Amino acid sequence: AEKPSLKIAIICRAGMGGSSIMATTLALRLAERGHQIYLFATDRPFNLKNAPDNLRFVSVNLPKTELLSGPPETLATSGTIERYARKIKFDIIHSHYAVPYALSAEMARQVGGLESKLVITLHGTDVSQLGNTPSMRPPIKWALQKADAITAVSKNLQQLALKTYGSDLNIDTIYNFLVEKLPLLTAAERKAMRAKFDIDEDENVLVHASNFRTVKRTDDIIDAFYRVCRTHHAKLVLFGDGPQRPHCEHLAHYLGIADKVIFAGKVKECGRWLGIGDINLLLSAEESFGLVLLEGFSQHVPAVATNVGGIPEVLIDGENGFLCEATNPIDAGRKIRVLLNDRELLQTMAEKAPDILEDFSEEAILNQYEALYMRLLEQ
Ligand code: GMT
Repeated sequence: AEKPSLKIAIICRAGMGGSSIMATTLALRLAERGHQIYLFATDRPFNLKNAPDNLRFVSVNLPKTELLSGPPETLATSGTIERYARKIKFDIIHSHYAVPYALSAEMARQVGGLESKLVITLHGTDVSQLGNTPSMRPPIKWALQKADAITAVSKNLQQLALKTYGSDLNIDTIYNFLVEKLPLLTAAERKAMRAKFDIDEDENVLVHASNFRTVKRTDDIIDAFYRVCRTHHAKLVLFGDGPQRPHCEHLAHYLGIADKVIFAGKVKECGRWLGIGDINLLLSAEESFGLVLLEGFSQHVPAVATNVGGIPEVLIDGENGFLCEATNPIDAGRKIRVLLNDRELLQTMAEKAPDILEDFSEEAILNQYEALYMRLLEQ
């Protein structure tokens, strides 16, 4: 029998980050599968391009206030969903990132007396940091208890959420996926980009991409690289931008390696440009999944990444890279050097890197979300 078309509200964070990339891609692909999608966020997500007619972006307007210390995003989101739900009668409301969107969605359901099923996807710091503060935990836990389904993006985050919010919750793991496999960087593109960054033919290139938040420990990346470039002819290329960038630029100067560290800033199709690297670095203090690792693997770039959160579910130590100790740039530097000293091993890892992507395919993960929605609606 033909699958019914569902009316689905998806709520996500605006701004750079894996959770909005996942939510927006989910919205686009579900629309391609014939569902009617409404995507709610305070700003249009950067990757929401070529949206079909059955995908409508709804901008949540944040009221200006001189009285509160910030705009009441929880309420504004909740009220906007509720207003649309009166007309659209959503089958499913799916919140990505629990703080505060789990609350916004549940409030919309209660205020409007909605019959929509609520799905909440936990992404990372909504469990490990923000959601785990004494003031936030009880209301978030309340919304999670009300939800019809909760998913986490890795087994590690699922376990952490059970510990944080209560083992009585039912939480499934639905992994993140690699957003459409971008074509491999061609030899000519690689050459041109390396020339642009003044990288010699025989120079080793370490790459990193992030939003430069404190949790990414971008200063550890500079520190680890400092240890590597004392013995190896190498450059470090950092893609992205964010709060820690000025500190990192300062650190590179202070360590006398500013000429070897390239701050490439925000670039289009950043995942593809990781392909100029020999090793992808992700030294976060915590990371529920680490989408950027998948992007690197798809470009045949193995990684050195910290042994935290969901990273070991994506990076298999010794196969597609090496795990290292968190907040320990000495250990990271050591692992990088092992790889650079053993070109054969590095080459084998590079060849094998895309193998893991089979477990994180867009098609398979979308099927899992769609099956979850159907299951809830049959109940
Ligand atoms: O939780 C965050 O810090 C932000 C969040 C985001 O919106 O990008 O990142 C988390 O979700 C991503 C998508 O599921 C994961 O790939 C990231 O590993 C995760 N970040 C952390 O756990 C620090």
